Amino acid sequence: MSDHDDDHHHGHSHGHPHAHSHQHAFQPHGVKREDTHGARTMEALSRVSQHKQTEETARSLEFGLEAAGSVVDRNISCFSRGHQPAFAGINTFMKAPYCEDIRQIGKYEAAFVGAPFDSATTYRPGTRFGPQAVRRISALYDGYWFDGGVDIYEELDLCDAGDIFVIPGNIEKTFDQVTKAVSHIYTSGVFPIICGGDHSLGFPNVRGIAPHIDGNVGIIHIDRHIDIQEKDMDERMHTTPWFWTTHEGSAVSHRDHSHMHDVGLPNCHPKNLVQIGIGGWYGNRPGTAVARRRGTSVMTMHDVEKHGPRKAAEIALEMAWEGCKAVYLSFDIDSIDPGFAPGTGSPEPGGLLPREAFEMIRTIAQEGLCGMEVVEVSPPYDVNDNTAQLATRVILDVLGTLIANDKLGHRAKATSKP
Ligand SMILES: [Mn+2]
Repeated sequence: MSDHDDDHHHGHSHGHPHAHSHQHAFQPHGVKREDTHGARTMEALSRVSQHKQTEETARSLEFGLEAAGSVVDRNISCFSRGHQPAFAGINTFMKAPYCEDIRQIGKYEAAFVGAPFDSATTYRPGTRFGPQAVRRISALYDGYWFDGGVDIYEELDLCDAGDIFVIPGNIEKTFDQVTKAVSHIYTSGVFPIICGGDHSLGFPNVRGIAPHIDGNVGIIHIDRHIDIQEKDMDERMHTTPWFWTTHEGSAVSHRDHSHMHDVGLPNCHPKNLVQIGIGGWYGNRPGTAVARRRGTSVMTMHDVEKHGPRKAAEIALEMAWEGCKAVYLSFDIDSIDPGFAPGTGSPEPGGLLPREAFEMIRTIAQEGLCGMEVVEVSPPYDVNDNTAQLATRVILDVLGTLIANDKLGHRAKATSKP
C-alpha cells in the first residue's frame, strides 16, 4: 500500500503527510553530487568512444537485414546479429567473435577458452558443461561496467576461442591438450581466460604459461580446498593441481617420479602459491601435509574475516608477487558460499559472499595477471544459472579491472582525454 492510500484507510491516517515529517532532519555530510563514485564512473564512461557499438549496428543491419516497416528504431535489424536481445542469438562468451581459425588468435587481446573436462572430479561431475553455461548467461552482459567505469566491448579486443578438445577418459592426454592450447594462446600475445572444467586443469593451464615467463610466477588460488595432494584415488584428480604445478623447493628431496614427465614447474615456488578461503570439512587431509611441508601461503576464511576482503587480497598480492615476474589467478567457484553458488562439484558452506569475492579479485587484478582460470562450475547442480553468472562476473570484474589499470586492452585508443 502506498502512502497516498493511507489517508483513505481507517486507522492509518496520521493527520499530516509522511513526506514532511523528516524535513530538515538530515545532518550535512559534505558529499556533493559530483563526488559520488557513481558520478565518477559515469564521467569515465562518457569518455569511451562507442565506435564498436556503431560498427555492430551497421553489421547487424547488413547481415541481418533491415527491420519490418512498423519498427520505429531503425537500428534494430530483422535477424538478431548483435548483442540484443540477450536471450537470442548464438552464444559465444559475451557474444564476442568466435576465433574459429585458432591460428588467427593473435589478432585479439584476450581469449575466452573452454576446457570442458570433469573426469578428474572426485564427487559431483558436470563441470564439462561449465563453459557452455557461462557462455549462455554471459549474453546478459554487453561489456558496459558501471562500477568500474569501463566499457569492455569498446576497450578490449576479446574473442571466444571455443573449447579445447579434451579426452574424457584420459586425464593425462587431456592435460597435454590443455597445455598445448593455453601455450598457443599465451605465446600469441593473448590473455588467456580458461573456463573449466574441474580444478585438475590448474596444472596444465599454468604449464601452458609459466615456461614462457622469464622469472618466477606467483599463483593466487581462491578456493575452499587446498588442492595440493600428490594423487587422489591413484590419479591426478582435481584435488592435486598445485602439487604438480609448484616444485618441492630445496628443503625436500624428490621422490621417484620417473613415470611422470613433470614434477613441478621450476619457476613456480610454493611460497608464491597463495591459497585463500581454504577451510571446511572436505578433502583437505592429504593436501594439508603437502602445503605445510612445501610452505605454501595459506589464508583461511578466518584470515579474510579478520582483515576484510581488500586487505586480505593485498596481503595475498605481497606474498604472491614476492620475487616474481607475473601472477596467475585461479578462481574455484566453490570459494563462494554454496548458498550463492550451488552449482559446483564439492560445495562447502561458509565461503565468500559474492561482494567479498568481487572486491578481492578487483584488488588482485589491479597489479596485472598473466592469465586466469575459473573452474568447478557444474551446471547440472546449478539453480537459475546463479553459479554460471558468478563465474561470468569473476571474469568480467577481472577484465574490467585490468583495463582500468592499463594492464590489458587499449584504453587510450578508445577514450578521449578528459
Ligand atoms: Mn574447491
